[in-house]
Amino acid sequence: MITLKDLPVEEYYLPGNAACSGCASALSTRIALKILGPKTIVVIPACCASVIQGYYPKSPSKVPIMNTAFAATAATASGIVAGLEVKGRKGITVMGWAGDGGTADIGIQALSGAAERNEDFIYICYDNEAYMNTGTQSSSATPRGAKTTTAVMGKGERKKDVPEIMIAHDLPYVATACAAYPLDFAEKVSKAMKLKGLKYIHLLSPCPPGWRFPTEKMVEVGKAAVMTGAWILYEWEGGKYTLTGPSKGLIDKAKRRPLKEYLAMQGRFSKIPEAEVEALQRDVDSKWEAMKKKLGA
Ligand SMILES: Cc1ncc(C[n+]2csc(CCOP(=O)(O)OP(=O)(O)O)c2C)c(N)n1
Ligand code: SF4
Ligand SMILES: [Mg+2]
Repeated sequence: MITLKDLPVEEYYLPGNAACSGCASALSTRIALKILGPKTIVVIPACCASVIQGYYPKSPSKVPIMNTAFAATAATASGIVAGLEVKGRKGITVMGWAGDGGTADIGIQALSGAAERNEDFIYICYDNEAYMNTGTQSSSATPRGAKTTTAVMGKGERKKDVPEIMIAHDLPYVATACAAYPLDFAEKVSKAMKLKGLKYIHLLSPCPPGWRFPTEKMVEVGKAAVMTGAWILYEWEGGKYTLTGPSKGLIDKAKRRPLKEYLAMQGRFSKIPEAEVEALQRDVDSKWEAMKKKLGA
């Protein structure tokens, strides 16, 4: 198990970058690169992360980054892996780092193709649950009830379950994570790094301006997502699901905090009708019932 002391002191993603204060994506990139180290090539499509590291001629990244088109993360990563193989370059990890829009929506075709071919790279979707870089439009990963600039009364549709879609591709490794639990995330990145083939990690990334909460509350909001059961931390490997971190203790509904506590922390759920809060709570409960069956619990 990775502890704080195990995290390398060396930084590969420097401060003073263009991220908003309290940005979960920037913090998590820093953690992922600490684990992956200098022999890493990152692929980033159009998204907040491309802005954070892309202010030419400077960059916070000490490792090479290939900025690519919005839809093309998995295709570009596949090409880099093939190029490294042709050149006989070994021991280099390729990591795709894409937003939810670039993963659940426009990038899903390239990702599904790369998954079918079981390409040898790590794909991390940092999920801030909307198109933040362009002004908080809804994506298919935006949860039901959240207000965005394209759903001013709150989104009507449910969140697309991308980790389950990736599990259906029978990959070597699929996991969920949350930026508020960096060591749990680090553990998963470390595990993914040692496996061959396509490894997929779906990272919930609270976003202060997009979710409308104060910047210093990022970790608190992320923890509330997990402790209310709205976001389940798990791994899937060899057909088997395993809960990780605090989610291990939340199978029993009585142990989970009420969802309304999580919703109340965020302006995107403001003035949400009571009946809708109850419907969202039922969504969470049924997701846990489904998880119980998957766990055989
Ligand atoms: C083909 C194409 N359509 C639209 C855009 C404009 N665009 C750039 S970033 C972005 C939103 C990205 O959302 P997401 O992937 O969730 O990342 P986030 O900005 O939330 O970090 C959009 C729509 C683009 N660059 N290319
Ligand atoms: S809008 Fe959100 S995801 Fe984008 S840089 Fe700011 S905090 Fe990070
Ligand atoms: Mg997004």
